[in-house]
Amino acid sequence: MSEAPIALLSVYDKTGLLPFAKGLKELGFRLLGSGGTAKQIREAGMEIEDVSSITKAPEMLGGRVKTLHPAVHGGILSREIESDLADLATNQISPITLVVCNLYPFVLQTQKPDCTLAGAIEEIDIGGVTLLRAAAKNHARVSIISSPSDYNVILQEWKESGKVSDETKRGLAIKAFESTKAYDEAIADYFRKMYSSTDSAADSKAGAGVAYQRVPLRYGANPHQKPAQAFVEQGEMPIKILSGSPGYINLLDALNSWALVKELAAAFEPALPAAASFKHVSPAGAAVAIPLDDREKKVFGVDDLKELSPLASAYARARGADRMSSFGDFIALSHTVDTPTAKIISREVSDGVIAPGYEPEALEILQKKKGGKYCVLQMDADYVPPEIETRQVYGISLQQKRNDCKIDETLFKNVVTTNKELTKQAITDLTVATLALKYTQSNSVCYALNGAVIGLGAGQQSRIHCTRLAGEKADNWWLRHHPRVLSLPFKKGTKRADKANAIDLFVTGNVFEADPSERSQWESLFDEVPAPLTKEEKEAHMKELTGVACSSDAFFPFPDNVHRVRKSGVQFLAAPGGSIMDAECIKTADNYGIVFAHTDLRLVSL
Ligand code: 93A
Repeated sequence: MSEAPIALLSVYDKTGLLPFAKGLKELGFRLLGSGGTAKQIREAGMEIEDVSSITKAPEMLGGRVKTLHPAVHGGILSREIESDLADLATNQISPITLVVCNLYPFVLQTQKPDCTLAGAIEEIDIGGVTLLRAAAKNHARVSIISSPSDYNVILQEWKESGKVSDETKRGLAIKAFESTKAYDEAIADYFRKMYSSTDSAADSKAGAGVAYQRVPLRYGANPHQKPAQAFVEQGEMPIKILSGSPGYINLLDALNSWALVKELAAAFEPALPAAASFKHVSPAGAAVAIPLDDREKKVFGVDDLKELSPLASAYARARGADRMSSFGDFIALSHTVDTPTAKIISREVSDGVIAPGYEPEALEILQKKKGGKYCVLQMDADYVPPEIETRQVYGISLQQKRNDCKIDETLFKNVVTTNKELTKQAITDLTVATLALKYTQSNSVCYALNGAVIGLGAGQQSRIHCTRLAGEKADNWWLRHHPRVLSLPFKKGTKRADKANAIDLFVTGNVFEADPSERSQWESLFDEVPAPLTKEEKEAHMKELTGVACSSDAFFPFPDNVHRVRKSGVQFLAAPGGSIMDAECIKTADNYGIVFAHTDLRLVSL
């Protein structure tokens, strides 16, 4: 066994190598190097042994095997324990103190325009990764230096204390593990792209029994953001593409809306079919299966359909929350899609649907939509996402535990107002509203009635703006139930989306203050031009909106929110406590006889 500490050097990037080797020599290290590394040091006039001098085996297979040998890895991995030391002695292996290694430039190679598959494969470093991992594993004894930027620190520490501190060794080990992780990610990414087609539907079906882990996406959030893909790092991709080709926003909506309906259905005993209509990563509507009365069928545009299954009722309600926002939605359904639900979807403008399964006739209807381009996704209902989620912003990885809190009736037990009468229906509505918030960009406030969202404010920086926005939506939703709206004399053949837009202009009154050209275009949709809804008509109708539930994703900072929700018929309120104005908010709720539950659960979602 050699007296001098041994440093093993094997680097592709030879930046700073010579001064570092010189420094190590001066500190009394015995140097060992792989082919090119040893050559460069030797040519600079320094003494260094080839790795083959300890392995007694030449580099082989054109360099594919250089350092992969027990003499190397025994020397790196041995601990200072009796049995390891005995093994070293028996096999005449010397312990290695310092490993200096950086890897073949796989990424650089694959970025070259003329890079071939064979060329990329040759740049997959095996021995170097093994050196890094072995030395990092044994960092209690060994220092693993994977970056030239650390050379000086190591020389300095050794000069001062004759060793590398434990703290430095730990930091070096993390760095080495991170570099092998990134390296393997790049390799997996390369092969994912290389070995899968660009046709996402074909991709998810292909694989000869091997589960595909990647869905190529048309582009990212915008058409100029290419390339784009979705993949899982572990296990199987839980989504199957049955038709169409999803984009980046489609998948964001699909995954978030699926999570919402899965949890929504399971929040009730027995489970209730649930539906969501998503746009840009927030729900436009969400609902559970509560049968529709005749007026609701008319308001939600399904009065001409003979049969409405529970799932169809849930989607009719979800879509009916805000028909304008739902234009071009991504739909999530908690249960196997049946024909009545597929029939509703088939005539709405929509981008895609995700569900755990499709009845054959329903699938046939959906696959015909948009000339076969409608995106139909099948979700593995048993899929459980990892507990920790990571995203990157501006190159920095942010990690957190997934928001896996359960939302059910137990959340609303702490009623803080004098009136404590939470009805069963109110609990259902608060559950729907609160679960919708869990998947809405914050700040968010949601009003719900009859098991459905009726007004949702998303992404506002101020809570009262959010409460107002959601309240205005709830008001408009209710005005769409006005008898004069239900009998608007639309010309025959007016499209569903045009009707939705025209009704919105009518109930908000915007069209009566609009530019004459917009107004005449609006008027052209009717057989007879409707007179505006008067202030009195609106007020009388709004008085009939009662029993509404409202939930907020964080506390109310001021009682203005409570005053506002009351104007939209809110009788039941849920929000976390914790504001210095809590007492004021409760007092305001008491003045109105509102039942207010403090949830102790903040649901900010970003
Ligand atoms: O082809 S390898 O995977 N086989 C090996 O056994 C091996 N050992 C070290 N590549 C291997 N290396 C890598 O060689 C190192 O990671 C380093 O990047 C490079 C240094 O080679 P050279 O010293 O010949 O310039």
